[in-house]
Formats: sequence, structure tokens, C-alpha cells
Amino acid sequence: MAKLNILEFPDPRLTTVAKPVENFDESLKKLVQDMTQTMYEANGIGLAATQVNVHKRLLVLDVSADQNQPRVYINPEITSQAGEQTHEEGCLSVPGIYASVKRAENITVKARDADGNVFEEQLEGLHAVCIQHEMDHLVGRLFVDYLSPLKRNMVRKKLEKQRKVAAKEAEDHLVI
Ligand code: GNR
Ligand code: NI
Repeated sequence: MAKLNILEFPDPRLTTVAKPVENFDESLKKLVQDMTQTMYEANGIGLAATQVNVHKRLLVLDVSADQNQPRVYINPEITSQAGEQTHEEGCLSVPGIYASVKRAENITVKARDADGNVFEEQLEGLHAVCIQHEMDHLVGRLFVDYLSPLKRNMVRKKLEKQRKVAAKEAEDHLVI
């Protein structure tokens, strides 16, 4: 297993539209394992392939309290949706930033598992939020795209500053 690098906003690769998975082979299973490990190590509840610079339609998530129920959705489609919910969202590709986003409350998702078998599920609450957030990544969309351009620019500046501080700290450690 390997921990993968997570792309961060405003990296243009995060805007790539992913292509359907066609081969349900061993390399796909390895990617699912690596993405799951990467998600857990980053303390995320979900991860889309786009975030690790793989532009295929798959995502992993684990919304269980004990973080012991990993799930994979390959070539996911939302076949029905209803209602509305607003949830405070964060994103591993936009670290340290949180904003409320309005999404569907109930969704039906059709997808394949790592063996290529089709399944369908009805989801609500955080599980539904997370799937919608991850499926946005697969079409190159981030939760900050729902904010006003002004707020999105503030997010960009805050991340730039965070990175500068982190780089400076790394430099200080080297000097000492
Ligand atoms: O870890 C994550 N938490 C989260 C919280 C609210 C709504 C969505 C998410 S997904 C996010 C991980 C991530 O960036 N997935 O793409
Ligand atoms: Ni995200």
C-alpha cells in the first residue's frame, strides 16, 4: 500500500473531468487500496481519484464513526435525488477551509464495486453529502466553486499564506 499525494486548490489538475473505469483489474484494486489508505492517513471521510491526480470515475469514503467501514464507488451515477440539506463542508484539497453547501438530502446512487458488480443504494445525511462532494471532484468541481468569486479569492489567498508560513517554518527548522 502507498500513500498518495493530494492535489490542492488552485491546482488546475483538480478541474479535470474523469473518464469511466473500463478495466476492473488488479491495478484498479491497488488504486482503491492506496486511495483508502491515503484517505485514512489524511483523516478524511472521502477521497475522489481526481484528488490524487488519477482521472478515472472512482471514489472511496468512510462516514462510519469508527472509521472502519471503507466503501468504494466506481462509475457512480445519481439516479434520483430529493430534498435539501445544508452541511458545513471541508476538503482535503482545500485544507483548513470550511463552508456551508446546500445539497440534496436523499439520493439513489448506482455504481460498481472493485469487481465490476453493479449495486444501487439509497443514501441520506452525511453519506449523501459526501458522495455528492466526491462526485463533484470527478467533474472537476470543488465546494469552493459554490462560493462567490470574492470569497473564493479569499480562500486562495489564505491557502497561499498557509503555504508560505509552512515553508518558512521548514526553513527555520533547517537553520536550527
Ligand atoms: O474529509 C472530508 N470531510 C468532509 C466534510 C463535509 C463534507 C464533505 C467532506 S469530504 C472531505 C474529504 C474530501 O476532500 N473529499 O473529497
Ligand atoms: Ni474534497
